[in-house]
Amino acid sequence: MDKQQLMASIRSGMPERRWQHVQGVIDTSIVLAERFGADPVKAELAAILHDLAKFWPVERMQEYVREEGVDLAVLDYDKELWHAPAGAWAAVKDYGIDDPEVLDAVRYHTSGRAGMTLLERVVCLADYMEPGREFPGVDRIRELADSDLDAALVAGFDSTIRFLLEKGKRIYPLTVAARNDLIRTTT
Ligand code: DGI
Ligand code: FE
Ligand code: FE
Ligand code: FE
Repeated sequence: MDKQQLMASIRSGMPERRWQHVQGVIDTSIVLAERFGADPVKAELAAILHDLAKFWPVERMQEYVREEGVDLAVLDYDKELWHAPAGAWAAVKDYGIDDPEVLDAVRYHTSGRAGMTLLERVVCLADYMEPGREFPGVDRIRELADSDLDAALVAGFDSTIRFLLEKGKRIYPLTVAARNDLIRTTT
């Protein structure tokens, strides 16, 4: 399957509005990769794939998370988290993607984790700040991203954690670990 076929297949599995978000993440991932020295080809591929499972029925997401078996604990947290590991496994199983760096960038694009690779940070940040995103604090994230990848990503995780606290939701430990780790490495 070439890139155009992959994009057409993923596009067909989501509403048009979400595909516009994916296109924003693709463009922003390439810009950030070039700015911070990640591989833009891998960044683009991870961005194409990142939300492929976003509109799956929850049962299918759970099935893919279980089948891959990397981290079953995620199923104890918000179902919004599941499309990331489910998408990583679908990339392998349904699309034959075998680049572990690209797969991890998909797998951790929502939660983050301690020790995020440059590629993981680029895709995760692009997901927060692509041009179509609008939420309180997004302009500050974009400003920080001009010069400081990690500080921008911390601001992104902070906004997510704040949102989860306000909603009274559980916080997945990898997100806390990701934030703490990025602060430790920036100070
Ligand atoms: O798929 P997208 O909408 O593009 O964005 P995403 O993959 O970053 O998903 C973010 C959603 O996940 C957001 O609505 C918050 C929700 N979420 C729920 N629990 C957690 C969480 N996000 C993180 N990072 N950590 C959590 O514990
Ligand atoms: Fe996502
Ligand atoms: Fe995200
Ligand atoms: Fe996304």
